[in-house]
This record gives sequence, C-alpha cells and structure tokens, in this order.
Amino acid sequence: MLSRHRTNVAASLLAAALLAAGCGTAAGDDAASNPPSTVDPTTTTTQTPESPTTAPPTTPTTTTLPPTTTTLPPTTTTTTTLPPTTATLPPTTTTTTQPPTTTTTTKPSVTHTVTTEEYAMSPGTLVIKAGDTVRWTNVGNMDHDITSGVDPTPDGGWASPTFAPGESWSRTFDTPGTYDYFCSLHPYLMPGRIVVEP
Ligand SMILES: [Cu+2]
Repeated sequence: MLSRHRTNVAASLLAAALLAAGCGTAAGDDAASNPPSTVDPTTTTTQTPESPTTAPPTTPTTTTLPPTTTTLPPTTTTTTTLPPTTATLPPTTTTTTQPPTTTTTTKPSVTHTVTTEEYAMSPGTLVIKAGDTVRWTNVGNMDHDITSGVDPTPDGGWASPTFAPGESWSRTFDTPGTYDYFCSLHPYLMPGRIVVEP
C-alpha cells in the first residue's frame, strides 16, 4: 500500500518536471526575440559614491569643569585688641589719722609702805613708779628718821623729822632715779634705797 502511494508521488513529480521543461523552451524563444538591453547612456545614473558616512570624530566629552576653587573670603579674625585694663585705682591711702593714744593715765599715786624698826628698813630696796608715795611706818620700839644720802653720810637733800614708834612719815617721788637713804639716828645700821622708775 505505502509503496504504491510513493510511486504515485514520483509520477506527479515527473509530470511537473516535464511541464517545467516545456516552459523552458518558451523562455528561450523570448530571449532571442528581445534585443539586448543596452543601457541608455542618458540614464546613466552615475551613482555618486556615497560619501562614507565618516561620522565626525566624536570629540570626547571631557567637560573640563572649571575648578570649583571656591575661594572664600578670608575670615579676618577680628583681634579686637582691647585697651589694657590698667585700672589705675587710686592708691588706697587709708590715712586713718588715729588720734595719738596719749595714755595720760593719771594713774592714782600708789602709796608704798616701808616698815622701820631696829635695825632695818623693810624692804631695804623698794621699786616704785614716778609719782608714787613711800610711807615709812615706825613699827619698832625706838625713834627713827629717814635721811637722804648713802649711809652714813647725808647728801643734804631731804630728811624726815624723828618719828616715834607708831608714827609714820611719807614722801612722794616724782622724778625717776635712785634714791639712797638711811636712819641718821643709827648710822651703819639702817640703810635703804628707793628706785623710782619712769
Ligand atoms: Cu633709827
């Protein structure tokens, strides 16, 4: 069955080939009748050679941007040189003229006591301040006196009267100094000294 169908196909192909051959002869006749197509010189389309589309050189787009050197204005550091604060304060001359401490201490004149007896002055040496008073008191059993000078020589200065037991005699010393005295009734026995300090 299959082989039969293949033979039919071959027959049809053969027929087609024959038809094509017949047409070939016809075409050959046409070519002989027609003159050779001479090219019309007028219509010589002298093709202008296409200018090679040489694209212009693409200039590399090196867009050299201007350097952005943003030169900022110089920040002038305003060195405000302040004037020196030489606050010349006035000298604090605190002249507190204090009143002179004139301690005129009108101190009360002190009265010192020296006992007089046989045979001594007690105390033998007494230190006082100028203006003080010395009071001799006879506490013995005999009369005595107070005579200025170095025992036993009176210097002619001052002297007391003779004062009996129980009696007293006083003298105020205003001038600083050393004053020797003694009992003229008992020479070499009863010397004494008063030192007056300023
Ligand atoms: Cu005496």
